[in-house]
Amino acid sequence: MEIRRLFLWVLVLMIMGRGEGQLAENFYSFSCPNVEPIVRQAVTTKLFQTFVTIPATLRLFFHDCFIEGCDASIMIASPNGDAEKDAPDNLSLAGDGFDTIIKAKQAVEGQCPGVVSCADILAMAARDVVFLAGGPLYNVELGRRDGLISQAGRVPGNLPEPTFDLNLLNWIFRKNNLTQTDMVALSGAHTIGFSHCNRFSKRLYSFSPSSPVDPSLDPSYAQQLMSSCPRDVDPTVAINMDPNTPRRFDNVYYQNLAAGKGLFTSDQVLFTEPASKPTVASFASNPANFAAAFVEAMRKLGRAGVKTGNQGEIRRDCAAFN
Ligand code: HEM
Ligand SMILES: *[C@@H]1O[C@H](CO)[C@@H](O)[C@H](O)[C@H]1NC(C)=O
Ligand SMILES: CC(=O)N[C@H]1CO[C@H](CO)[C@@H](O)[C@@H]1O
Repeated sequence: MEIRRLFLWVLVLMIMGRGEGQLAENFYSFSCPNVEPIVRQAVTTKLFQTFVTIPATLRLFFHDCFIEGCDASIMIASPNGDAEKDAPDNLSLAGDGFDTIIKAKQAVEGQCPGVVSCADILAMAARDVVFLAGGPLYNVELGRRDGLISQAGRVPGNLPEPTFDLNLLNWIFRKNNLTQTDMVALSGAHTIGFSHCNRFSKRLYSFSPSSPVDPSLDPSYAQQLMSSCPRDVDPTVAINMDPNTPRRFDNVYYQNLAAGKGLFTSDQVLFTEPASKPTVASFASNPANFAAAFVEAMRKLGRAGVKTGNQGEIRRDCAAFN
C-alpha cells in the first residue's frame, strides 16, 4: 500500500514537472542537436554584412524579454502597425536585429522544421553576438515557447527610459526579477551600439534653467557630443554609445561612467548614486567581475515571463503567429 502510494506520488510529480516545463540547456539535444551551430553560423554570416547585427540583436532580446516575457512577441509584424515592434519606443530598433533572427530561423527550419521556438533562437543569437564582439561565452537555457500576444499598447511603462533615475531603473528591472547588480551589469551592453541624438540632447541644451548642460557630464565629452549632435540635427543621426571602444564588448563602459562619460542619465546615475557606485567601480576595475555578473544577469533576463510546456506555440515564421 505505502509503496503504491509512493509510486503514485512520484508519477504525479513527474507529470507536474513536465507540465511546468523548466528551461534546460540540453532542451533540443534530441530534437535538433545542431541548433546552436546553425544559429551561430547564421549570426556570423549576417555579421559579415554589417556590424549593426551585434547591438541590434542584443537590444532586441532585451526589449523582447521586458514586454510579455522572452517569447519573441517583438518579432511579430502587423499589417495595422499596432504590434509590439510598432510602439514608439521600439521604432528605433535596428532592422538588422529582426533580419538576423528571421535568417537564423530559416536555417534552423531547414534542418528541424517546427521544433525550435523563435524565442530560443533570439536568446541564442543574443549570446552569440556578445561573444562575437569579444564578450563572455555562456550556455543558454532553452525551451521557451513563442507568445500569442503582441501589442504596441503593452510597451509603454515596461521599458526603461534614458531619463530614469536609480529608483525607476531598479523598479522596472525588479518587475522582471532582476536585482540592482543585474541591472548595472546589463547596462554594460551600452559598451556597443548607437544612440540617436534626440535620446540625450536634453542633457546638452536644456538640462535645467540654471545649467543648460548636465553638470554630471564631463565638459570635454559634452563638447564632443554637441559637435556630433548640434541643436536641430537630423533625427536619423546616431552616435557611438561607448566613445572609446564602440565595437568591443568590454568593461570600458564602466570606466567611462567613472569619467563622467555616461551617455544617458540612466547610465551616469549608476556611478553618481552611492548605492550602485561600488558595483560600477568593481566592474570598471575588474573585467572578470563584469563578465561573470553579465552572464548571470543575461541568464536571468532570459527567464523573464517565459512560456514553456504546452503554453504558446512554436512559430513557423517568426514574424507571424501560426
Ligand atoms: C538600463 C536601462 C536602459 C535604458 C534606459 C536604455 C536605453 C537605450 C536607448 C535610449 C538606446 C538608444 C536607442 C536609439 O537611439 O536608437 C539604447 C541602445 C541600446 N541598448 Fe539600451 N537601455 C537600457 C538597458 C539596456 C540593456 C539591459 C540592454 C541589453 C542587455 C541594452 C542594449 C542596448 C544596445 C545594444 C543598444 C544599441 C542599439 C543599436 O545600436 O542598434 N540596453 N538603449
Ligand atoms: C518572477 O518570479 C516569480 C516567482 O518565481 C514568478 O512568479 C514571476 O512570474 C516572475 N516574473 C517574471 C517577469 O518572470
Ligand atoms: C521613442 C523613440 O525612440 N522614438 C523614435 C522612434 O523612431 C522614429 C523614427 O525612426 C523617431 O522619429 C522617434 O523619435
